[in-house]
Amino acid sequence: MSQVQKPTFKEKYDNFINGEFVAPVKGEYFDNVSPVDGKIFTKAARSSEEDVNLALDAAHAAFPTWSTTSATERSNMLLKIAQVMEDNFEYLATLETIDNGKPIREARAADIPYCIDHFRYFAGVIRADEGTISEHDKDTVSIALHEPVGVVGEIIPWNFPLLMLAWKVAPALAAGCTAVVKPAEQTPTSVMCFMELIKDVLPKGVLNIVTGFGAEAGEALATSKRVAKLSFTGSTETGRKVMHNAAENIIPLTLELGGKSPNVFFSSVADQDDNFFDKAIEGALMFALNQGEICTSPSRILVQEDIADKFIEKMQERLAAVKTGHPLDPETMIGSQVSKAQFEKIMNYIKIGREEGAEVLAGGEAGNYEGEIKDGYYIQPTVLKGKNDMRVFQEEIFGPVVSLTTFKTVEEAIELANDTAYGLGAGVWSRDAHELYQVPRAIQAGRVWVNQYHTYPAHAPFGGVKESGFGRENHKMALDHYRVVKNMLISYSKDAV
Ligand code: TXE
Repeated sequence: MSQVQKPTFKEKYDNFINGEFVAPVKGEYFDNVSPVDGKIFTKAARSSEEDVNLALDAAHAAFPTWSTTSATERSNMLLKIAQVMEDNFEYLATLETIDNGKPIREARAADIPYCIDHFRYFAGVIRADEGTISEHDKDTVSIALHEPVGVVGEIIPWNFPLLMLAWKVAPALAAGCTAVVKPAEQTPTSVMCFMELIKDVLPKGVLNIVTGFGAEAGEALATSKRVAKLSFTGSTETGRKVMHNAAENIIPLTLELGGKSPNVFFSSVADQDDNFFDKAIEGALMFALNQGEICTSPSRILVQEDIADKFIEKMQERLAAVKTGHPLDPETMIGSQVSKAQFEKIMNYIKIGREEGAEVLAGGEAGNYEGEIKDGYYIQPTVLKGKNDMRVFQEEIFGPVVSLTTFKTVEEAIELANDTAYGLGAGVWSRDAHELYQVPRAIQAGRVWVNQYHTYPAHAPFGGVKESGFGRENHKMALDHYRVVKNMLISYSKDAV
C-alpha cells in the first residue's frame, strides 16, 4: 500500500468573514477529529450569534456592488475558483479524505471533479442567461428581469463538505447573491483550507464562512431576520426546524433532506449473455459508495423473485472483492464513517435489523482493523434481507447497509418502491422498454437513475419530493432559487386612458 501523504494542518482554523480569517468573538474552538484514525487533527472556530452577525454585516455590505457586477465578471471569478481547485486537486482530495473518512479514490473521482465542474457550469450558465420580454398590446411591453434575492444563508452537511459548498455557493454567487455558509461541525477543515486557497479571488464579504455547531451557529443563521433565503442540506428532523424558521421570517427555502432510495432490479437484467448482469450488480453495490453516507444512497434493493438467488450470490461474490480499509490508500473502496456517533447509529441499526428478524447476507460487523486506523469508525458493507415494513427498510441508516427484499410483479415493485416517507433517489434496472419508462415514471422520487446510479452531472436537476424536501440543485434552474422576478410593465402610449 502506498498511502497518500497527509498535509500539515494549523493548530486551529478561524472563520472567514469580509475577506479575512477572523477569530471567533468568544475565542472558543472545538476539536476536529479525523475519522481515519479517530484522532484530533486540528480545531475550528466555535461560532456564536455574534460571529454569524459579523458575517451577515459583511455579506450585506458586499451585496449592492456584487449584485450589480456584470455577469461576465462574476462568471470569470467562478472560473478562477474552479482553476484554483484544479491546481490544488490532490491537496483538496486529501483534505476531504482526512476530514470525512471517504476513500481518496472517491474524492479524486467524484468530490473534487464535480466541484470544479459545478463552478464552471454556473460560470457558463450565467452568461447564457436571459430574461423575457413580451408585448401585451401595441403600446404595452412586459419585461421579466431576474434579480438576486439578497444575502443567503447556506447550511451544509458533512458527507460531501466541498461539493455541498459548491452546489450552494456556485449558483448563489452566479445569481448575484452574497452568502454566509455554515459547514457541518464534523467536517469544518477542508472548507476552511479551501477558503485559504481562494481568499483573494472574490471581493470582500461576498462569501463568508462561519464554523460551529448546529444549535449555535446554525440556528443563529437559520433564524436571522437579515437572511433573504435559506438553503439547507441535512437531516429531515433539522430540515423541519429550518422550515419553521423560514416560515417565521417568510423567506424562500430549499431543503435537501434524507432518503431511503429503492434500487429496483427486474428479471431481464440476468437474461442476457452479455455483461449487463455484472453492470447491474455494480449498481446494487452502490449502496456502499461513500460508506453509504449519501442522501440518495440506494439503501433498499428490490429484486424480482425469480432471479433473487443468483442475484444475491453474485452480489456476495462481488462484495467479497471490495477493498475496505485505510482511506488514504488509493485502492481502498470503502473508508471510515464520518464520526463515532454515526458509527454507533449504524451499528445499532444492524442490531435492530437482526432483532427484527432480517437475515444478514454479508457483513454485519465493524471493521476491526489494526495499526494506524484501529480507532477509526469502520463498518463492513452489510446486506440485510427482510421485509419492507421493517425499520431497517423505512428509516435512514446512512451507512454501508442495504436492505434487500423481493417482488413478483411490476405493480408490486412500484408499490414497494413508493412505500416510504422519502422521495429523493431511485434506480431501475431492466432490459424491457416498458419497465424502463413506466416504472421510473411511477416512482415518487426527484431523481430516478435508469440502468445506472450515483452520477451527478452539474446540468441535471437534483432534489426531492415527500419528506426528502423540495427545490432543485444543479442545472440552471437552481439559479431561480436565488433570484426573484422583477416585472416592468411599460406603457408607450401617448393617450390618456
Ligand atoms: O444532521 P443535521 P446530522 C441525515 C443522516 C444522518 C442524520 C443526522 O441520516 O445520520 O441526518 O446527521 C446543521 N439550525 N443526514 O445530525 O443535524 C448542522 O450543524 C440550523 C442526511 O449531522 O441535519 C449541519 O451543518 N442548522 C444528509 C447541518 O445542519 C442546524 C446529510 C446538518 O446537520 C441545526 C447529513 C439547527 N437547529 C445528515 N441543527 C443529506 N441529506 O445528505 C443542526 N444544524
